[in-house]
Amino acid sequence: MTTSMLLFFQMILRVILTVILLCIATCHSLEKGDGFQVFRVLPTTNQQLLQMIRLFETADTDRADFWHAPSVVNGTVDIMVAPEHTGQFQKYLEKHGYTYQIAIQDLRTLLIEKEGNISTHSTDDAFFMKRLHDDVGFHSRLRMGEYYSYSVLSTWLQRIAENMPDIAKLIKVGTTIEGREILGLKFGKDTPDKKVVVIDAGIHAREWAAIHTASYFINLVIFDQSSLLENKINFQIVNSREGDPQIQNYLDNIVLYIIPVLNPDGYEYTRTDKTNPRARMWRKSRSPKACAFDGVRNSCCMGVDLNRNFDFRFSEIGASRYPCSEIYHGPSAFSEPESKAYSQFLASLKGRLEAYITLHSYSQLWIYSYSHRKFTYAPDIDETRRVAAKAVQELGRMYGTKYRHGTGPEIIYAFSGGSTDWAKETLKIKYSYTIELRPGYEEWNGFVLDKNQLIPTAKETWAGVTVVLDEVTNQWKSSKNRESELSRIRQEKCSDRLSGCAYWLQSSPNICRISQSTMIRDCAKTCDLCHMIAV
Ligand code: 0X9
Ligand code: ZN
Repeated sequence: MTTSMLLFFQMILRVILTVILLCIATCHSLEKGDGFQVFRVLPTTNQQLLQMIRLFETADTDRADFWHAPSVVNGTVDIMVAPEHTGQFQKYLEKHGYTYQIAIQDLRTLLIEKEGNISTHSTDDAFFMKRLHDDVGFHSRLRMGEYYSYSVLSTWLQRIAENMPDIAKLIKVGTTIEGREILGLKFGKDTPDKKVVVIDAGIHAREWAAIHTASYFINLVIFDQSSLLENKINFQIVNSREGDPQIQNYLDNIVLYIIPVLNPDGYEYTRTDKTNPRARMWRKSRSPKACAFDGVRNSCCMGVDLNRNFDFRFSEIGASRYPCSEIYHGPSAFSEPESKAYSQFLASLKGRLEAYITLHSYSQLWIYSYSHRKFTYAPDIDETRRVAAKAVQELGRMYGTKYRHGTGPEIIYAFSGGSTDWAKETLKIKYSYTIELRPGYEEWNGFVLDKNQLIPTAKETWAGVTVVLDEVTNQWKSSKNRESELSRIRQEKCSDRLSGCAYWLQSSPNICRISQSTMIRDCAKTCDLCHMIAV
């Protein structure tokens, strides 16, 4: 072999090696989730809006993930685009004359910046478990302002129920597709006549602030304000909630359920690689792959948007039949074990369920039914709206956070198949609300809340929620008062009109039952029918 041939081969080898190294580096950084961008697009014509809506309903989440659904001309739409597609997407926008900007240059960097210093307790679960059961007894208060794995949250709920049986009971709503138990707590002594309030969070996996807020509510219900201020770890103090009359009032008068993570499979998936947008920004459940032909190719993807899988106008609007879409509604209503189990749980409370609140993020909205069409309401809309307005006002009083309230299509966008609409229509719940927490709609990084905003978000939301709890509590109390007043009046009015009552009853022991209406009129006292007298 000549020297020049040798040099030539060496050069070729070097080129091949460089290409391989470059490819490894790129693949590795793609795998880590580098280069994800968030585009803010402004559809300025009706045609552009329709095109965006079509894209929203058909887009493959892996390529373009809509953080907001397009709904009106001149309303911004935020779309997270995967690194392999940013160039192509930009060309598409330019070709169709869209006004746009790149709102986040590299989402992974932002995730590291915003959430990198928030403890997410992935490696120290063991430490945490120990802390839950430390030397001085059960320490059930969860430190807030941090995120926890589902296994820590589940253990926490279990320990609360075991150690504080007078206050809380563990409930199992159902089992997820990956076999996790959907757990929650039931607060307050249950009696069949008490009204029920249900609060949930985490139906959408990436909405961590909602899960944090529901966990904060649990902490609040278990501990009174003074013990929250205490730094002491003392069994008596930590596990008592004496002294908070407001919460005591709720527990005495209503039954409150809190289910902090409705979609634990999805939530755990978002935690698998917390700075990789591909994982952290996952929204759906983790149901097995389903496929559909989208006109160009057959695409197969995992997961169902559980908030499109409820049996309320299933698949009609703002939902997709493509499994790779962010808003894939699933093969049929309640096809998913999570939504099916949850609907059965809610249905089991029918007649007693006065309020149902589901926590989402983000946009700072207090939403009520119905979501599928503008100006479409349940008959009790005035009351629903009155309480929502009051809640938003109360929430804002704490830190000045501005919330809007209204039905979905009037203030954000239309969709069907959601939990609150199903609950409102099927279970006739008086107060059925979706709350979209901080930050506001216009924020660029809505799912990635600053650490210092987590506790204030939860606190102000609680202030809003107490308006609903107060309504339910007060209405129940006044109906109780009315009832006891009526029974007092009935007792007072109760007498026998005729003198032979005792004799008739003795000679015919069933007479009170057989001739009930006559006996109410003539022998109410003797027959013990005072409670049946109309007042
Ligand atoms: O789209 C949803 O399922 C919810 N929004 S989220 O950004 N958290 O995904 C609820 C939307 C609220 N209701 C209506 N838009 N009608
Ligand atoms: Zn959501």
